[in-house]
Amino acid sequence: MVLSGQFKNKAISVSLLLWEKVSEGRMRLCSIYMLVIFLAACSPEKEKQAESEATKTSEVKKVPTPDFNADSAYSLVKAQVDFGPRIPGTAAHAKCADYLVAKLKSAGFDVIIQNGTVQTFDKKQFSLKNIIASYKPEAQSRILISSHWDTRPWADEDTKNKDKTFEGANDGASGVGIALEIARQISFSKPNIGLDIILFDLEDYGTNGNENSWCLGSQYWANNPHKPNYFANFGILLDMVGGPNAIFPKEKKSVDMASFAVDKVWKAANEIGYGNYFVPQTKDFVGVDDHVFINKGGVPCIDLIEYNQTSGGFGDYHHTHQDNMSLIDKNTLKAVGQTLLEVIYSEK
Ligand code: AHN
Ligand code: ZN
Repeated sequence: MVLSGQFKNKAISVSLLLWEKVSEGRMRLCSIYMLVIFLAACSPEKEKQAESEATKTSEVKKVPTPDFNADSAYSLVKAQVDFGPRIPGTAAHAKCADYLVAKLKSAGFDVIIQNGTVQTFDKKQFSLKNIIASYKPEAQSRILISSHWDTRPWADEDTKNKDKTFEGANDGASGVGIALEIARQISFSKPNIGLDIILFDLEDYGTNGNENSWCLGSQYWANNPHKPNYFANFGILLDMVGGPNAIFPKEKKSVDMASFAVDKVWKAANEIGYGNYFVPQTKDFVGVDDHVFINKGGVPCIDLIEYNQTSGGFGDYHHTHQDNMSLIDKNTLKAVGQTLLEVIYSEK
């Protein structure tokens, strides 16, 4: 008969105790007690119960990180672009919202649309739709992944056709595509922690020199949280995450506001071989982005955003007609998506 250490000790101390009683002359009764206690200590049910107690009190088992499918992510980016530019107030915008909600629901997430009315810098009113999807809404430990799903109405950084629309394949759709592919992977392989995906509306209807004219969706959310006392361990904002040979330095505001999350994400990327994308330099090149308001809403959040080393700012395609599907590179989608999955499946 093999006894686990814990039960051996218990059995010995019980035996000693009973021995005293035996010496008091109540031998028969004690012998029965001893037999019962020994049998109980040795029973396989007891051992199993002890093992499961141990797993409950220590760590839950790590679920292996699934493979991020870059082909799937690419089609999820293209599906958005195929609706046409997702400009607030247009049919493409409304249809794309329905599509995003359906995709997140089909991955088993609880989805709500946060509706609100906002006014833009040019005094137009829009009904915004922040799309908020939750996996394991009851879990205390959770991560927030976020991106904006609207398209800027003008290619005003281009040299020609500045007042015309553009596809917004990288600026908007790339981050959303990665988030949707993460949701799809979670539907197959369930991580231990909770996850929220927030797709913000009306990020890109801003004007230079007026920081509060940008990010109207995340500003609305910061002032009207979708749940009272909502909190996540940290957030990761995805902005322009699909360009070829993209470089993601540690964005300065992210380092200032949530350095622990920057460290975690850059460490994960380097561990799985994406150190050529996630470079160690800190760069101060983002005036404002949704992460600023997510932080104001109480969640420490970082911005994963492409940096152009030549210009020292955003990519040349930014707010131009070059921001179309031909810019989207599956290798970059993979580097970002796989890094995020690694972070999500390693979080406790
Ligand atoms: C500014 O241009 C100040 N912020 C831009 C944030 C942004 C726009 N990201 C994508 N489009
Ligand atoms: Zn933009």
